[in-house]
Amino acid sequence: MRLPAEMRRVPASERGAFAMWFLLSHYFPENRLVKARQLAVRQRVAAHVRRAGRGRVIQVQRVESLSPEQFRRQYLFSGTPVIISRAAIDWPCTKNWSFDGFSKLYGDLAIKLVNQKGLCDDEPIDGQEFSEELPLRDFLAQVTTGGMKYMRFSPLLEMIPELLKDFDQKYLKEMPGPLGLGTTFQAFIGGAGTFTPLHNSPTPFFFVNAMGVKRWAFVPNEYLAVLNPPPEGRGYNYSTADVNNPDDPAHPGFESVDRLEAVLEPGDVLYVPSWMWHCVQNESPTIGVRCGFLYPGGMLTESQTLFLARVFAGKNPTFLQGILNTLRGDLPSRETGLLAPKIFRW
Ligand SMILES: O=C(O)CCC(=O)C(=O)O
Repeated sequence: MRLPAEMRRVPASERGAFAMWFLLSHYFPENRLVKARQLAVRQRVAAHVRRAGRGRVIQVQRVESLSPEQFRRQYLFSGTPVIISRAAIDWPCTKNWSFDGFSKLYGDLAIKLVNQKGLCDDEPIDGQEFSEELPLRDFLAQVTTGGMKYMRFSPLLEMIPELLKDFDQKYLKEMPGPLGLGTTFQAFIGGAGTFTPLHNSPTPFFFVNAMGVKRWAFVPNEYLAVLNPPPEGRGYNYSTADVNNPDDPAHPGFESVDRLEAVLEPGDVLYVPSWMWHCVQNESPTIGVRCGFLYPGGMLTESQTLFLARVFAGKNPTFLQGILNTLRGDLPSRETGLLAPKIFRW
């Protein structure tokens, strides 16, 4: 991402030093020297960002309309998030979807709640990709009565393909144009107060907010040393830094990083670039869909450190296995929606 002028910088030498120790930590996670050097860089970066005082919250740009050419030039190529205001206000997903409607039409469907480390706010159960399986009707009933179960990264649209026509597929295809390969759909449904912690992934996406209000926070990779993700080689990264507890001593300097914020209303479409760190709070009961696509350019340029870690130290799945999973269309692991969401077009 091209950092907005008002956001504080981290010296390139410190970013480079952190990248080196971070990459090495994937191979030598317990090595004392690696740990000590990585910590020393983190402390220098924390001292540096603290010099400018507490972090600022800068609003993501909101535009009324955006042509595909403008989108690519101003946001896709520079890896900058943007809200396209009410772009989906007339799409059937925004006009017609409701908890009642979903309950009546699809209430018997068994849905699974994703339970991946770093992506849910309760302690994941070891070795399980999802915490629970329950009928959609029961899940939605708890959403509307203040329950805190949250359906994240769900393959709901793969299970109910007729819902795909409630999106303007042409829009989703034309915005990235030939540079964006495929589209994946993952649904998020949760009540007020539900939360997805700080994470990122190699693929960019449009988030279509069909219902409710969502507050997003974004932290650029400029501050990777402060976020200090664990070197676990996953297909996504997570950080235990918490925007609601920025003074946590586990992430020195986090209270002093600048971040971006986007508050989504029904019908808004948000663009989130490759590797952009984000966490999300639902301010009211919400339904939203992550419409992801492959954009190799962004994967390479938005964080070379995370790209290299993914290619050379990825496990579970490895980089190659991840690509093969993506190319296959019949994976049972797609049940979780997270590891290999189905690609709907090329
Ligand atoms: O809406 C949410 O809670 C999280 C969305 C998200 O993190 C994603 O689509 O990657």
